[in-house]
Amino acid sequence: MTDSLDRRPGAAPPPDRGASAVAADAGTRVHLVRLVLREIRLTLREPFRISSGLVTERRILLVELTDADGVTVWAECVAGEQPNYSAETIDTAWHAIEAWVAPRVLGRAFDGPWALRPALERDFRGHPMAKAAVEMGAWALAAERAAVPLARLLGGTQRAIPTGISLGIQAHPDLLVDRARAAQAAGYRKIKLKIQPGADVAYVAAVRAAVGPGVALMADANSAYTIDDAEHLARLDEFGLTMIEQPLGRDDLVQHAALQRRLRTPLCLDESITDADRARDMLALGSGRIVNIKPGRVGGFASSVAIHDVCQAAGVPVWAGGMLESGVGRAYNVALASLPGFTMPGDLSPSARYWARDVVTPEWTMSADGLVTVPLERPGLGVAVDVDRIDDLTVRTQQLDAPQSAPQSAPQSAPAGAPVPSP
Ligand code: OSB
Ligand code: MG
Repeated sequence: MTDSLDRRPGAAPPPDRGASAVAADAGTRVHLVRLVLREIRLTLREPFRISSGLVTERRILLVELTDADGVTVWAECVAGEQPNYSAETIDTAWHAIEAWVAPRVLGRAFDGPWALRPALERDFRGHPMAKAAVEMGAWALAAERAAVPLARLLGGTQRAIPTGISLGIQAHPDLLVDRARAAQAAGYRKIKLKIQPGADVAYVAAVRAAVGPGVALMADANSAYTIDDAEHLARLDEFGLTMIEQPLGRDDLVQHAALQRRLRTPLCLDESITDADRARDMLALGSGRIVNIKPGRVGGFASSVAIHDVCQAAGVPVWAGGMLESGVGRAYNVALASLPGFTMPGDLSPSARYWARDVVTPEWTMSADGLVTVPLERPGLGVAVDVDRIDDLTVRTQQLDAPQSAPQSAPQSAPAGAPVPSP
């Protein structure tokens, strides 16, 4: 790691955003000296099943970031417990942050939060969710320091975001219909149905019949199908779905393009879009017409904004995905969704849809007409993190310090692989 990285083109704010007075301000310098990792456990109010797995209790990795002036923010790593959505898990992410992310960022002064991505990408493959947790935290820290809402620092323009709900696979279509009706009554602007072979056409048909033609309905397969299922998937065309999300392989673009040619329904890609280059490839190949952006999946905010910009320039709508985040991760998703290209409802359900009690105050809510408000009255995340509650929920902690500021009383907290502070 050398300081010359800071002068590489990618380390500067993108030209179109460099004009943003706030982002270019010296107040957004990032100099992290400490990361504290925490694992908390939060039980979902209802188990959530997707084609590749079931989640009942979330093991959530939270990161508390501290800079050289003692300013702190909280961030969330969205990796799950099992490697069923992507290769990462909470345990691999914990290791990646400790072993490789922390040593690259702690004790180093970055000109701005945009400069973290190149430092985290150089000769460091994969682990996007681990990288994103720290990179996004750096954006929130910069927002705190500049005393602006995170949404503003990112270039957000929308004050309220239309909200969708993602409904897990149920044992019977009737159970899904019950949940879809409740979602419709609650005011959600979009209802997403998780599907898999054996729980698809009949389920979508039942929900469409129940909610009527005016409701924005979509399906998400999480890679449960192959191109051999094209004819079967084409049966979904008759239900007027807004989109079908990620029907095929998690890293596929070519077969999605073939499938898209056979469907009227637009395809939306989630897993397959891991950075702006993949979004460009999607456009070149015609693999989909809509993109779900999850900042964790793509390595953080700089990458998310780049994907947003690529799609916006091409007239391709994007929307904010979710990973069953706590209120901390949700704050980041809501801020990102305020960018102008996010023109479709996001998976940004209110706290009460997931948890008996969230870890932020106020909890995330949705208006009766299905909008989540971007918190613009407060700098940074816009919600207060309930540290007492997090303390109660914490099952594991690790403190990582910049080598020069490591307290000698806690030598076990030095990041693995980093120089050991001299006594
Ligand atoms: O594919 O969008 C997905 C949750 C876990 C893993 C993958 C996905 C999801 C969701 C949840 O759809 C959306 C939410 O957070 O409400
Ligand atoms: Mg998805």
